[in-house]
Amino acid sequence: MRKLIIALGFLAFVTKVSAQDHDEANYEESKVPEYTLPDVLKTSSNKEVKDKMMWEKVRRPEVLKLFEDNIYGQMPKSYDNITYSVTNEDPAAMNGKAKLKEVLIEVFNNNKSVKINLVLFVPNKVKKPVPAFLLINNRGKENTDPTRAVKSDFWPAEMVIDSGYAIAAIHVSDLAPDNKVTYVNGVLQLYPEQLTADNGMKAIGAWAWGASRVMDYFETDKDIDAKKVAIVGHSRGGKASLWAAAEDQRFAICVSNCSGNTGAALARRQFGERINRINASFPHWFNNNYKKYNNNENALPVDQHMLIALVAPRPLYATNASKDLWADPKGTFLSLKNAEKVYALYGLKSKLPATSPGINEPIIQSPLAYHIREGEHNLTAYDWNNFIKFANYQYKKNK
Ligand code: GTR
Repeated sequence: MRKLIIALGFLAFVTKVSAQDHDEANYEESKVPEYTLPDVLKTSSNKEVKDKMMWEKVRRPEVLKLFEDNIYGQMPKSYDNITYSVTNEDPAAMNGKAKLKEVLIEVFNNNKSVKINLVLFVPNKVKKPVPAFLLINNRGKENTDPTRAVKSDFWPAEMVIDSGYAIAAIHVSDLAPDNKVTYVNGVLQLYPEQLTADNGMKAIGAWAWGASRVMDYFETDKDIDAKKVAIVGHSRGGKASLWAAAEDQRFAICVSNCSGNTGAALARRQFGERINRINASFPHWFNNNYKKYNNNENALPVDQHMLIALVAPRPLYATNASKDLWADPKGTFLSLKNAEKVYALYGLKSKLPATSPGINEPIIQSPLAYHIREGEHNLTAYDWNNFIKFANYQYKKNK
């Protein structure tokens, strides 16, 4: 009994602390400070970027490096070896409509290895190779159940298969456990030098790195059109999907669902979650240098619109939920708007309106797509349904 009371007391304390954090955050537009965003099209030597060549040769590498050094950490690209083994296969999964492949991707470096368990369903009735969606799963593994005994709208595999796409998932814990102590037990063992560098990779970087290893595998799988892979993530996973697409230009489409602070939302608005909060709660997500920006957003040499810009010219879909003010819906929309000029260098015209569309009024037929869904912080069938429409639109157009 006494233990129960202590446990309940502790739970009340934890709930109170996190409720307090959320309560203390600013949710009033009138209290958003005035701010000036860094100019994505001005180089560090103050030259204006006028065309895509200059963007690609000069400014894009600069911006990528600023994000590596100040926020997400370095992205190691080489490793000693990689192997792929199919550990389970079912040609007639989902009542015959899909082939299931469970693939163990093992990556070796520094005499250590990391094992990535990929779950993949490929539609049977569609001509191969097929385009695919890959989810970086930050929730329970039951959400991506290969047996389909458990079905979850977080990863609605049947719906995606019925739409003619392959659907895949990896779990973040294979790469870096989502814990401030144990996050080192994964990819970071392959790159120990990252642990001591102030701009070293941490958990979000490790998750993005893992998505790229799946891409390495897809390039060898004849069922998959590796030129048409959409990387998808929700919330902390959506921060990782953005970072994966920024670092690895093989991802054809980026989907960042409710990614909020240090995801798709602008930091300088200081609305909802802020950098000091995210660094205090999740010190293992971003590099050491990022801690310098606690309560000091304006000192950042970047803001998140520049992360969106790193995905250009590839199509990008960001979302919010109406009850999720913690993730700053307006700041997310503004981030997309401020990246439009980089897409314009490629002659791509964003169809986003000047101000955010209404709830459940998705803007899909645009290189920069957006919706704010009615409801809570989550990844739902509504969201996925729009991502499928977005992919349909993009791929047909680009044929
Ligand atoms: C919250 C965190 C957010 C977001 C979210 C999630 O606690 O403050 O940045 O990542 O978790 O991943 O659901």
